[in-house]
Amino acid sequence: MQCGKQDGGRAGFSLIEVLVAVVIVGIAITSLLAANGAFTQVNGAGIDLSTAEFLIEQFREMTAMLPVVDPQTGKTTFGPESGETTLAAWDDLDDFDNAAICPPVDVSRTPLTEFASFTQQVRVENVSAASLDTVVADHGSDFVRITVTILQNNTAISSASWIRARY
Ligand SMILES: [Ca+2]
Ligand SMILES: [Ca+2]
Repeated sequence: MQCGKQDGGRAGFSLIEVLVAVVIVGIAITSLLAANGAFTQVNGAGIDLSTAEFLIEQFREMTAMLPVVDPQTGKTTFGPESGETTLAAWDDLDDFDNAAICPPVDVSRTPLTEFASFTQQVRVENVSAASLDTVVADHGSDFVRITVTILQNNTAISSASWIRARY
């Protein structure tokens, strides 16, 4: 007896059975490919976020030892002092206000050309000593809040803020 068939001994599969099997396998393969695509996308987003965290950390470390106000002129200028025309010359935190650094730089201010689609966008604001959430006038306190937003192709993907005190 072959395959339980009792209608004259016809063995094997009918065309309909084969077609149904082909369709089912096709659906299974399509689902697997779709799932794989989704995993790849999630992975890509994870890598971009890791890069953003890395770039925030590079900026934080690069500016960790900088004074809050300019070592020569103090509170005279908020922003880069005259003559401080390039990133390399910036020697206090407010020099970085409104900077959009692209390609982003590492802790030693070396451009990271492999991350050229990313930008380190910087905001430096003075905040009230009594309430660190309250923004005050430029140089209006001894505390600054630095906010770095990482853009990828002009879209913000991560941001971090921290407070520094003048000492
Ligand atoms: Ca300066
Ligand atoms: Ca300055």
